[in-house]
Amino acid sequence: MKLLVVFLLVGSMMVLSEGFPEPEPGPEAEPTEEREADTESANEESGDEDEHSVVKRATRCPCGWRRFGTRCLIVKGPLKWIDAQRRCQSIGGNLLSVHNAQQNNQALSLLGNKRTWIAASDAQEDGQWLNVDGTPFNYANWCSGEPNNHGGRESCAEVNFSGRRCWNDESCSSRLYSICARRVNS
Ligand SMILES: [Ca+2]
Ligand SMILES: [Ca+2]
Repeated sequence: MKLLVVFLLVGSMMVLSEGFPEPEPGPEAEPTEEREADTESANEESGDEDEHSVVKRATRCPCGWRRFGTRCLIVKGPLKWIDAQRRCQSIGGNLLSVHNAQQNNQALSLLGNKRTWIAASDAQEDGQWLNVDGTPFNYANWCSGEPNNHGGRESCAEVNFSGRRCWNDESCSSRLYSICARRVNS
């Protein structure tokens, strides 16, 4: 019996001296967060919105925003263009950049008859339009005769101008409604 006890003691000491077995992977190694598929019309839009869109951890927009594809849109009250952009940034977005007719129509569906700022500006150089969110300026729906840079000082783009609901370049200090956009769940 004593022999058995000694054997067990020696055996357990050997185990201890060999160190502990390799630890199991920590709980952080295996993210178990459920990733919902972004099924609803996520691929409607063309490839101009590829950056970051692979991260689709959920499919919801914040309260008050309307979802169109991978973007959430919200309309805000009248401000100068620069203040409108700052407000959009303060709520996690930018002024809406419009890249095709479908996106233009989506925006118009929210606007009623409100004249509304979007992301486009040629403030750096007249006639050289850029989107303030950094996306390419690759679509426009200018009204006939626009952009006319009226008075030599129109550097910001509005949608929903005139009864034809087309685009106009306007003085950036005019106080128009604005439409902000952000990524779904970004
Ligand atoms: Ca201009
Ligand atoms: Ca104009």
